[in-house]
Amino acid sequence: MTLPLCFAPEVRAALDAGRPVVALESTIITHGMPWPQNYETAQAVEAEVRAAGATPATIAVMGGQIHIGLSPQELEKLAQTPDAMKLSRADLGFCLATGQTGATTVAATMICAHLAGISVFATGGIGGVHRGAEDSFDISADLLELGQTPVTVVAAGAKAILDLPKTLEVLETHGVPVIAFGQDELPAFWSRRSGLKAPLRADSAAEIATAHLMRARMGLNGGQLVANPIPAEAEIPREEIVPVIEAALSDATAQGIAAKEVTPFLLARIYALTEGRSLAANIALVLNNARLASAIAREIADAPM
Ligand code: PSU
Ligand code: MN
Repeated sequence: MTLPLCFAPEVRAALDAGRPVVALESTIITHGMPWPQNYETAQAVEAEVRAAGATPATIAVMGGQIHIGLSPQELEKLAQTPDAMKLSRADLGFCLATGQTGATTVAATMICAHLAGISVFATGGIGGVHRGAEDSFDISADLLELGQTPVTVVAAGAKAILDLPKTLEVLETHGVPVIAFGQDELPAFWSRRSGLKAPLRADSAAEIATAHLMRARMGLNGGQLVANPIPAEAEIPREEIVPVIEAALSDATAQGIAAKEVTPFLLARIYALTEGRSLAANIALVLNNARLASAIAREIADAPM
């Protein structure tokens, strides 16, 4: 049985020629942003990757195939499928078997990117250890995937809806390098600052690319998490976002939101409570991550074998 991979022609051509490719996830499209900003953002992120000298490969499952790169029509259709499955490692095989439409989370996108031979992936934020995890056991599968699949993931740190110290502890346990870009502090998605020191710091895409290749040479499993701070002009400072997060979290508790629903619920609540400001910040940080991921992918593609 061959793998059910369906490559967009431009992605296939780039991979065959050894040119840089950047994977992009699709849960942010179906579960992370409202229509039509989700579609506009997905297109803008792809354009940003192209402008930065790489080929974008947005990943999703449709019709029993893992699509590595979507046509504009496929992207628009996905953006209008709010009931798409939210796919993590647990769901990929089932979604393919049943022919449903599924959007890939960070974990599932890493798996698919690796199968496709893509080593760099840009997203907004990763899942992590949720607050109250000592009772709920809610720890995103994204963290365990970073511990086992060799893809470098560029995110804006982890959302402050999470328990960030516990998230760092789990990443450390699983041997995941967490590399803040251009600063010592771990960025916290909508804010540049978290109050926590990042375990590692890099100041250039080349350093991150070299570390990725070094890990591969040593046969180390697992990826790298690059925590790229949101551009200063787009950030929502910690003092402003923290009370909003607290309000969204108590709404989630009051409404009994659990499991896969938690992250989409909190993002939608924070969007409403900030009157759209959180979405503008989210878009700016994803574009910023697409640029850095493209630079890392270029360095990897240019590295001597
Ligand atoms: N970052 C965003 N929007 C999102 C997500 C991340 O800006 O929608 C998604 C990613 O796909 C991530 C997922 O993998 O949320 C984590 O979900 P959970 O906490 O249920 O593992
Ligand atoms: Mn979860």
